[in-house]
Formats: sequence, C-alpha cells, structure tokens
Amino acid sequence: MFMTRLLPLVLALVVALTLACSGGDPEPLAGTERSLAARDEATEVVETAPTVTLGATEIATPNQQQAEAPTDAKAKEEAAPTRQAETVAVSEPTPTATGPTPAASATASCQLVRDAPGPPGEVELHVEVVVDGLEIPWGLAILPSGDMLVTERPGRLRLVRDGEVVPQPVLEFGVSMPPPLYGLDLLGSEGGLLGVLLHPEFADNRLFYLFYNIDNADGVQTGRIERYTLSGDGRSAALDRVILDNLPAGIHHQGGRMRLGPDGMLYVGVGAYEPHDAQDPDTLAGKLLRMDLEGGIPGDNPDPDSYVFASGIRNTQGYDWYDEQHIVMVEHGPSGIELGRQDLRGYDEVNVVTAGDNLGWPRIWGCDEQEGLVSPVLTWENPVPPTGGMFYRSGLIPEWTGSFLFTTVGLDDRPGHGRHLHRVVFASMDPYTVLAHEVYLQDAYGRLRTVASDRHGRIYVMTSNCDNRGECPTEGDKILRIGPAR
Ligand SMILES: [Ca+2]
Repeated sequence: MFMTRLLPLVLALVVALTLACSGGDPEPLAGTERSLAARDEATEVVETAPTVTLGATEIATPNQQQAEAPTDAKAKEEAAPTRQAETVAVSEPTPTATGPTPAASATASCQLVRDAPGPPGEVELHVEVVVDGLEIPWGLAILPSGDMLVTERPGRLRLVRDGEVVPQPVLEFGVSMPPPLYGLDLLGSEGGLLGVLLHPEFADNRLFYLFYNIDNADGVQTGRIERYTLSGDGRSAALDRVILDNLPAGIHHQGGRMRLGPDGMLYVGVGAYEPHDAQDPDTLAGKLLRMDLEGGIPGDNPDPDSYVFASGIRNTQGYDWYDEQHIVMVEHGPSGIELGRQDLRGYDEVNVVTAGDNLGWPRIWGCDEQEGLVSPVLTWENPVPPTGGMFYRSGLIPEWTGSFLFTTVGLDDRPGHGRHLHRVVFASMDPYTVLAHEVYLQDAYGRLRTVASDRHGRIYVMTSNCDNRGECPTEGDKILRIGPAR
C-alpha cells in the first residue's frame, strides 16, 4: 500500500516542478464592479443560444449496465479503450432554434472540445463583488432570509449578513488538511471543511449538513457528514447528529458536494484518490452516494444494501438534475501522474448520470467508449477542472434559463485552461444532446469554485485563489454576484 501511494507522489513531484516553472497566475481584477460584454474579443460567429426549458415529460433512459469491477489500474489501461469515431469538434456550435428537439437517444453523443475552453459567452451580464475577506471558501448555502452560510476549508463556517462576513465564525473546528507534499504548494491538500447543505425544511427546523475531512482514531484522513441546528440569530450552531462517518479520503479528490435530489434524498459526491477505487464496489471512494436525510440507505438504491448511486467517478464537486431521472454531473479527467501517464492530462467531463451508471474512471477518458461504461456528453482536450454545477431555472437572465452552469479552477493562464464560469445548453427533451456551450469570466477573477442561485435568480460564484493553487489578493477570496446587464 505504501509503494502504491509513493509512486504517484514521486510522479506528482515531477509534474509540480514542471507546473511551477510554467508561469504564475495573473492577479485577479481588483475592481469591485465589472460589466461584461464577452463578445468583444470573439472572432467566431456564435449565434444566440436558444432558451430551453427543462424536459418535463418522461424520457427513456439508456440501458447502461454496471461494469464488472476490476482492481488493477494497469489492467484498465491495457483494456485499450477505442476512440469514438464520431467525435465532434464543437468550436463553432450552431444551436438550433428553440423548438421541438429529438427524442432521447439511448446512446450518449460525446463532443470533444478541441479549442478549449470553448467559445466566449455572448450574453451581457452585470458582475459585482459582493463579499470579500474569505479564506478558501468551498460551500455556499443561501438562507431564506438572504443570509449566507459559507464554509472555509481551514475549518470555519461563516455567516454572511448584509454583504459582510460576521467576524465570529458560526462554527470553528479542527479538520484534516495536511501540509503540502514536499512543501510544494501545488501538491497541497484539497480537503478540509467542504460542503454545506440546508435541510429541505430548514425554514422550520434550522437543520443543515456539513461535509468535512478529519483524521480518524488511527490517524487516517476520512470524510464525515454531520447535521447541525442553526441558532435563531444565525450566529452559532449545535451538533444534531453524525450522518455518515469514515468516508474514504485522500490528499486530493475528496468530493464533498452534497445536494438534495428531487426525490427528497441526500446525494453526496466522494472522490477517488486511488484511481482503482472508483471501480471497486467495496469502497465508497469514487462514487455518488444516495441516502435518506438521516443517513440511511434507501431501499430503492441500485443495490439496496449500498449507498452507491453511481460509480467510476474520479472527483465530482458539481451536479444537478435535468429531470427526475437524469443528473448532469461535472467530473475531473486524468492528471496523468496517477496513471503513470505524463502525457495524459485534460479530458474533464460533463456527464449525464442515471441510477447505477458507471462513468468509467479510470478505464476510459475523453470520448472513449467501452461496454458497460458511460461516456461523457462533453469533454475538453485541455484542462477545465470543474467544481460547482447547477441548472439555472430562473427567468432573471432569460437567455440562461434552463442552462447548466459550472465553475472551473484551472491552475494557470496558459491558453485554453479553464478558470471561468461555463454555460452548457442541453436539448429540451434530450439530456444526451448538448446544443451549445460558452465561457464567461475567463481569467477575470481567477479560480472559481461553487455556483448557486438565490430566489431572485441572481447567481453567486466564489473564488478559490487563497488555496495553494492560486494567487491570493490582499482582500482575500470573494463572492461574485451575477445578474442581467443593466
Ligand atoms: Ca468518465
């Protein structure tokens, strides 16, 4: 076990040194307001993307079968996935007019973006910084009052009220956040206090969930989900109960995103530090979990004795429901080092997930296809490391209604690397067909983590520049608010 861990770390050292020599991140813009007309530098013709509505009717789900669970990463590589012949470059999407769309196809149509990160967005927006002074924010929950609960990875839950971070944390506790490997910032931990989610009846019971990393009694880093009760004034919280403990964790790829499904169940993404864990049914690493609000296994899970809803996942931090059967999920592609393939880097993904699906990590990547594995609907040659994701359902920005939005945390400013808010337009009656996608905020605010919307339809995005991967401005990490251009 020690050697299998050591090899990726040594390789990581080499890659980190390479990255460290490739130039630093630019300073994020310091302005507090910024109106965007992102078409100004566009050279490609991008038609106005269609407004779509969520498919409300029943959609046939693909008959994907759970794959056998291999245990050896080398063997998976030797399985030699075949390149999909019909891979399509989508540098010049031509969205169809709003109207009837094809029926759901049984096979996902994968689009490979060669001109990453993609075409610039053309919808004019108003973007402003509404909160600063945060340290590595990760999770965001907007309360009915408009207050916000924000997790900071070092182990603080903050209350944001009237645009200000309340100095005294709501909660502050020890988390597992190991120092960077070999002292290299790029190899720092990605863990700590991560997700926060309100109970569906929060307005009545004040309950909310937290996901964080902590060392267990044996000194092994694990993931834990707990439920708390927020005080009436919102300034403190008390532990209600532990929901799930001893989740697998590693230095990188902790998952940590919790969402409430339309079925009333609690979903949790758990990352896979060891690649082969994603295909191992005996560990919860590299899986999307589904549980009831008390942490029990629902009887209608794909395996009624398991939390696993979907497998073959490297690390997801963002997903939302296209409809009751289809989850759109962002997922990280290979970094290369973990598979001993220095040349293999990029291929981050947007997937459509149904119950029991196996998303293929680490057996396939990009638009590769293999029996029993689900290929993504959208993937990029260059790294576009995805973090938060959500469907935008409001009409406040009408051009965006029905679109899937996700944030990215690219490492540097090399052309094509993603540090932006991405918008994906799906066909209204077919989650497996991507009509268009476009890029907003590229390099404007650095690394972006987590996207959420309030009841008015305004969108909030948090920066992640004060971790060990970005350049931290003096005002710290920020929350941006996005609305329609004035
Ligand atoms: Ca995949």
